Amino acid sequence: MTMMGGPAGHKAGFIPVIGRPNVGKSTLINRFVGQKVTAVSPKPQTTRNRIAGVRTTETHQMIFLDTPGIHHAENLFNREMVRLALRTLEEVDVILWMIDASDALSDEDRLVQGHLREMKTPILIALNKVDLVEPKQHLLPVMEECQTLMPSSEVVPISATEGVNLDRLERVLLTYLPEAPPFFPPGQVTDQPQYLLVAEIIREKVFEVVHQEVPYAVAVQVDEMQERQEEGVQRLPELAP
Ligand SMILES: Nc1nc2c(ncn2[C@@H]2O[C@H](COP(=O)(O)OP(=O)(O)OP(=O)(O)O)[C@@H](O)[C@H]2O)c(=O)[nH]1
Ligand SMILES: [Mg+2]
Repeated sequence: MTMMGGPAGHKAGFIPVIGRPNVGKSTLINRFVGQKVTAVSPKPQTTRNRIAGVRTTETHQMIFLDTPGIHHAENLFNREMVRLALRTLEEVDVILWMIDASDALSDEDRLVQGHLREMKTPILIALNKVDLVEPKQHLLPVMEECQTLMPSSEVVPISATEGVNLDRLERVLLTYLPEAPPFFPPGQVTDQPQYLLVAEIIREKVFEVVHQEVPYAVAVQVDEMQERQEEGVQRLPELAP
């Protein structure tokens, strides 16, 4: 039996991923998508635009919205970035809030909590970078602290880089999504046109190669793109599932 545009029981929805700079939002989204759609770097404030990363399976489609990290914004440009991150939270099914398990809860986390407190949307906390926490029992007080910060939210410890517990995170996220047909055709991994995807990958490489010299803001504009036929040339870097 089929519903309009999608199989019966199919779920789909939008999930903004928020948190302080450098917590691993873009890493997690690339991992879920299975392909690089948004730049990752050890420098805080890497993400500048709202980019959607689409994960499509047989049973559901999750549209993750990457956002600039929420932080204390002193200048106009940064204030605009924070506003962009917060605007994404309107009218979504669930908000995924990432907190760094390897670093004490910061003022920036409390700032995020201040913004979230007023929201009616369900919030799920992903406690990221658990691979850096040793011994593992040190995780417990951090989880409790998160729980105190957001009593009604479930807390899921994960590692985005190591792929730890992401299946559980996906299952919990799924419980919040409504039944709906897919929004994007299978194979479409982002809402960005290809030249912006290319610009994003070049931006990440600039961070990697000249991390000492480059100031925080790196903008890349693609003026010209040529399709080449050789095997592998057009392929975007794939990540392990
Ligand atoms: N050890 C470890 N490092 C991680 C993990 N997740 C992300 N990182 C690293 O943390 C750094 C920041 O990751 P990003 O994904 O760029 O973080 P972000 O939250 O998107 O940062 P902004 O866009 O600046 O807000 C990168 O060097 C990642 O490799 C994790 O689970 N474990
Ligand atoms: Mg980012």
